[in-house]
Amino acid sequence: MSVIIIHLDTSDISEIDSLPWPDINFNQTATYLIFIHDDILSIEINENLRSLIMKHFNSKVKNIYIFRAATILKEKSKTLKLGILSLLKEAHIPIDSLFDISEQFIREHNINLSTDMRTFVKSKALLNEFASIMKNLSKDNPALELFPLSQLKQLSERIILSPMEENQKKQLTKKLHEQCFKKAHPLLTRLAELSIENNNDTVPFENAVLLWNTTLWQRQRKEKQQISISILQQLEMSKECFLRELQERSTGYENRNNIHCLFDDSNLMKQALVKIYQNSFRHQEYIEIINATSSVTHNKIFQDTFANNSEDFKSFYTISIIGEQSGGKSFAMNKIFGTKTAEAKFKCTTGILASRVNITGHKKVKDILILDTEGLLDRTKKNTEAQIFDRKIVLEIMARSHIVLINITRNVNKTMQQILEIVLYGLNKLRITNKPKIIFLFRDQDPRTMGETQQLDEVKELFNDIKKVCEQLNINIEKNIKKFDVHEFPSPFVDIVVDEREMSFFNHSFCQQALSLRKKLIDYLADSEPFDSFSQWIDLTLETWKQINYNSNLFDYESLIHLTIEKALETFSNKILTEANSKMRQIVEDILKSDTRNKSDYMELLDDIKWKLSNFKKELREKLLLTTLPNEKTSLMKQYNLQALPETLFENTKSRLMLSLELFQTDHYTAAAREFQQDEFQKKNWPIYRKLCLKKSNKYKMLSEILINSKHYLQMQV
Ligand SMILES: Nc1nc2c(ncn2[C@@H]2O[C@H](COP(=O)(O)OP(=O)(O)OP(=O)(O)O)[C@@H](O)[C@H]2O)c(=O)[nH]1
Ligand SMILES: [Mg+2]
Repeated sequence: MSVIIIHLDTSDISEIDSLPWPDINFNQTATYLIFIHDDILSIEINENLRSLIMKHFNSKVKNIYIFRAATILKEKSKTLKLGILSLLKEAHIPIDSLFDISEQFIREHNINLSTDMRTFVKSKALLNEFASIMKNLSKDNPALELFPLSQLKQLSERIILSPMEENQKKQLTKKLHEQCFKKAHPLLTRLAELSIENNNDTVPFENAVLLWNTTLWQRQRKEKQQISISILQQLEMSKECFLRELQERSTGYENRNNIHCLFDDSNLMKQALVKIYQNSFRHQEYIEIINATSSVTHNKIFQDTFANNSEDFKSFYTISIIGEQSGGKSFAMNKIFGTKTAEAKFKCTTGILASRVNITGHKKVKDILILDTEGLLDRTKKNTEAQIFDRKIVLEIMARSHIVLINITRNVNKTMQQILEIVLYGLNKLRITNKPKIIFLFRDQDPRTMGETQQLDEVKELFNDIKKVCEQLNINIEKNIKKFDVHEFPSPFVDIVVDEREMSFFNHSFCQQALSLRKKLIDYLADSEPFDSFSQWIDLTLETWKQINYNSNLFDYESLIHLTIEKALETFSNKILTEANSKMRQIVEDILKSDTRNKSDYMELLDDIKWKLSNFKKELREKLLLTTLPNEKTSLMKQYNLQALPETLFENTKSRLMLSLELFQTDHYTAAAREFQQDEFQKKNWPIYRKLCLKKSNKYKMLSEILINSKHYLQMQV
């Protein structure tokens, strides 16, 4: 049985009817869990929302469950947990795994974690797009004609589907592999051949891009129409696009009988790739080790290229650079180390690119691997998507480098602090013990103020703040950060007016700073332990990337302060609930112990218990809502020096408290009722037992009476 999880957020609730419900093909046998991500009380869900949602479901779908997402996913309360667990039991899912939903678990149990209602529906549209692209392959999308496998893979990774449709997607992909692409596009084949013959692949790649663009241009002229290739696709037609396609072709595919097959030219493509990777490292060119659009990695091809091979370089160090988009990261690394990654005014580097740099003239440091990364804070991506991506990339870099350079164009901002906090939390959770040195590169500094302590003070303050938050969560930042330092750069360009014409020159003082940083970095590396072999390093690096992608939930928090407050609120509510629980127990015990117990009718006593419990709950509820909770909120804001408290955290605590009080009341009442029933049972049976002892002749009759009564008792219990 499959479980399909649908997420609805606030905007969905207010316009629930306008969602594209008719577009969903409901899977009748699936269990649907609908998580409401919203500040809404359970009562409201039951009273309004449930019926609003249910009316859209096909009446044949039987298993639909609606929950408040935050309460369920973060709830520690046993009762709630048991509720959802028993539900999942019905769906044949091992229960203890729910709160630790891992990639493997999701796959094994067919859980579809569609991100929200719109994505869920959009995914179906994407599937149709996927199918139609395959039907009209290469007709109106030139990029698809040249890079069919990698383009389709990218598209298919964006599609999140229910298990049934997932199967359909798999079938489509297999069909595609079998029928359409036995042979690669001639240009790709020629490029592979040239790369094998050639010892420097820059030229063939440049020619390939040129040739392809010319073909497109000619075709456009011939057909006298706009080619539907977006500027983005043209820009993306870089060396990486070709290499991704070569990777897909060399890996092969799974056919409809689940047998692994190779393309006719898989071998050629693999040979070309091996040669290209080897050449790239020989000529300080980069290779893309992580393609940011996909969590799928190609370990095997790197192993084939480097393991047990003279090209596998031993004893090397890693320096990485991260920072905001278009902040001059690639530019700086190219100038400092002579790497050759592309620089541009617009968003340029994607994923993680590695270049091997040979250092001559140093006794110990001979090889450095430079990792250039895709810029952070991408404004073209959706907020949360960009946020998660930034944290993933930084975590990967922190886990695998000796030195991490953080490029700063203006000043160290709050966002960078939040990224570092969450990354430290992630490193801790994934038990990664790498300990890089961090150097902040301050760019475009005014030469008159350079060398003053202002920037260093700024960074010290940042780490003090991070340390404070981390300590609250028992995270020791010294475990993952060795030291930190700053290095300042003036602008690399000087504008000079010559004969009334403005000319731009390369700034000498920038070069001096670049050289001094290079020396500083190499000296620092000489004091560290190098990595043993590139093939081992790349294997572990790709493995870490997989781990990070499997554990994306680590990045659900915007910053650590959210996590700290969540913990503080949990301790606070636990205290209140423990007190409330013992008070309710007291109320029941007082009535049970009282003299009236044996004299009064137990129904009356039960009513009394019900009334007293309900009164207590009502008073506590009011007190919580009017004073205790608002006071706690103010005190937390004061303690953590916050302008506002994350509203959802607070609302979650509120509803958790209310729900638990409700459950306590029911539990205590039921326990009391059970005790009375036991009393009644004994009252009825005691005389029978007495009689039995006196009159042996009636023994059998009496025994059967006891049995009948016991049966009644058991029924009452049920
Ligand atoms: N003002 C100024 N511009 C610079 C500096 N360094 C590089 N640039 C220019 O800034 C632009 C972006 O440079 P890149 O090196 O591509 O920036 P990046 O950070 O690698 O960009 P992404 O890879 O897209 O994140 C280029 O046009 C560079 O010429 C600098 O120190 N100051
Ligand atoms: Mg760049």
